[in-house]
Amino acid sequence: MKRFYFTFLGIIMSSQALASQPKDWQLGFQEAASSSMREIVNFHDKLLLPIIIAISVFVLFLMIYACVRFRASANPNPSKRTHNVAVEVLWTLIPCLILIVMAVPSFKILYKQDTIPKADVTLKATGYQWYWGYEYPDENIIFESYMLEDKELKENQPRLLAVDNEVVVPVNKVVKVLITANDVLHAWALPAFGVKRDAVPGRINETWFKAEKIGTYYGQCSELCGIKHAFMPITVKVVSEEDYKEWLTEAKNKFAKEIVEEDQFKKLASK
Ligand SMILES: [Cu+2]
Repeated sequence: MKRFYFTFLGIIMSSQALASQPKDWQLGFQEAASSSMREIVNFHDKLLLPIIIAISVFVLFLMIYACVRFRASANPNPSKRTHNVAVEVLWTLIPCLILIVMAVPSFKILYKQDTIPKADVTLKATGYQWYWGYEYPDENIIFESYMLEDKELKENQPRLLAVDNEVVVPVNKVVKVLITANDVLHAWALPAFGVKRDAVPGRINETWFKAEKIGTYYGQCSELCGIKHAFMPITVKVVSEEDYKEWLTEAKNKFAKEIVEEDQFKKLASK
């Protein structure tokens, strides 16, 4: 029993110690890497979970109590009572109050996520059957991001989550993400940042995140979009400001959307 307990504890601890991707036997959320995810985790751990546990224990207690107290052998003449106004008012009012208690902080978090601060980097993600296309509209960068096959995986790259061209963003900067789709509904989701938005053809949704830790973060398409829905993962690499600048210079050559002459570019920029 002791051994089981420690293994169990080990699993929980390890899922908390390692970040950015799902783990075997993981319980709970991935470790938060942004303030909005931290708020979501707190909301779940400190409010929802206690309420869920309290209700479950209370209902279990009531069931056991009713089974014992009103068992047939102890009650040869069963009660004929069908109504109790006080109890009925209570079991309507108390759940209403519980819902209000949950709704207030929940809406607070939702509205905070909905207000996008001034963006440092803008990224456009387009869902395709079955891969993601990315664009940095301000940087003249466009590329496609496909899942790596098993044989292409390098060391430490997780199966079904790693991609060939990763999204690169700077740490501690507000990244605004414009999300759309080209064919069917998809959804751009990154658990560690607390981000999940539908990608709808003909419409642009937006969301944002501010990654607080350097690292590689994995997400998946979260809207059933066809036969290869499970094979269009999302990889975001959070790097330092300098590394981001370096990547930008490289990417502007490698993934240039339009060939822009240097002086033409300057002319456009000065307009
Ligand atoms: Cu999809």
